[in-house]
Amino acid sequence: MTSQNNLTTKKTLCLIKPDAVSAGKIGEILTILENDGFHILKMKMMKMNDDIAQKFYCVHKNKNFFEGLIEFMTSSQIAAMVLEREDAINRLRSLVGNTDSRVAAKGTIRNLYGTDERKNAIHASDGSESVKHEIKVIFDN
Ligand code: FUP
Repeated sequence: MTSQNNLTTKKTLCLIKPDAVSAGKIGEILTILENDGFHILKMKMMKMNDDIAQKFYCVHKNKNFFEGLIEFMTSSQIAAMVLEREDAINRLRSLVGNTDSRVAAKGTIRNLYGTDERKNAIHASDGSESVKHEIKVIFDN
């Protein structure tokens, strides 16, 4: 494995979404992540504007849920972070659970703190290309 691959395997991008921030769940979610061995490399509170949200979710721009997603993600503050851990991308995806919180496995973050397929508490990058794109959009501004 090259050092490039090794780096992308170890880092991922995570957002605690407006619903979970408004509900006061940042601390509980960070505890789950830290207890699982994730280190927080970068972290900030921010309110996404339309431009940032559309760039962040550009792969979904033709989906029927895009407008609702952008409206939700720009509705109030989020907590954004870069996390590090062995096998970070896959591990965070499994802690997060299914997109639809109503069917997310018991004990996953979306099961614990999400409501449905839009208000689902947390975002986790789905691959190394997404990690690069998402860190750039969120932290290079
Ligand atoms: P995930 O990787 O689980 O976050 O899910 P997707 O990449 O498929 O979708 C990204 C985001 O779009 C979801 F987190 C929430 C939103 N979404 C909806 O609002 N409605 C849907 O039917 C599907 C996704």
